[in-house]
Amino acid sequence: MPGKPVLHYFNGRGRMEPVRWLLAAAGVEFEEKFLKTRDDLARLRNDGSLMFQQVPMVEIDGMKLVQTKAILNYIASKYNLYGKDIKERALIDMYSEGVADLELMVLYFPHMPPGEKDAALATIKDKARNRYFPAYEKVLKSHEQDYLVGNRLSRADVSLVELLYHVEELDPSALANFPLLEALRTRVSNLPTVKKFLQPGSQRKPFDDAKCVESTKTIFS
Ligand SMILES: N[C@@H](CCC(=O)N[C@@H](CS)C(=O)NCC(=O)O)C(=O)O
Repeated sequence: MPGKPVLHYFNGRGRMEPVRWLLAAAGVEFEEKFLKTRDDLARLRNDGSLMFQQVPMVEIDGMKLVQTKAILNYIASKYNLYGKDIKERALIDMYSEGVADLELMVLYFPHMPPGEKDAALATIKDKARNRYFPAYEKVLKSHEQDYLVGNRLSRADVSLVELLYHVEELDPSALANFPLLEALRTRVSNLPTVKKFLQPGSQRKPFDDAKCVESTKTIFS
């Protein structure tokens, strides 16, 4: 039996958090090896583990996968979170990419220079409330189903729900006018695997704090 996937990244959300969410939603246990120093990153680079010298990297099924999207696509395919045909897959990709665009802004937010934070926060709030959330609310309204695509859980739902939680941390009333998004979040959060991940003590990471931001500077600069 293959071992658990091993996630190589720093001990923070960054680009790995969507991978953690997806594995957790799929009910897959995983291990994490945290980079703490520049030497930790150099070791992975020097032993040829990082195709583009970058993390995230996930050891899974005998592969060392890099590129976040490739990692997510593999997990989604393996655990049937990627639709039943190419049309569903196209929608799942489209919805997931929209989420990723906003999620990247949110995940980078704590790492931004203090002087740029106010403007970044205003952009996040505006894009969440006026561009992305209305678009997903409209999808859910259009078919009145429980999930975004094909009436069953896909990676698009998982990443959207992750995004909803993260945006709300920055903008507590962001979801006020989006009842179907709120209902989706409740539904997904009540799935046993996700419920477990949302409990304190899980491998879900908190908002990257000042210590985490400093540590990434040490590792990557
Ligand atoms: N397209 C890549 C980008 C990965 C990336 O930028 N990783 C950063 C850490 S979050 C990194 O390794 N930076 C060091 C470098 O680029 O040399 C992905 O999505 O995985």
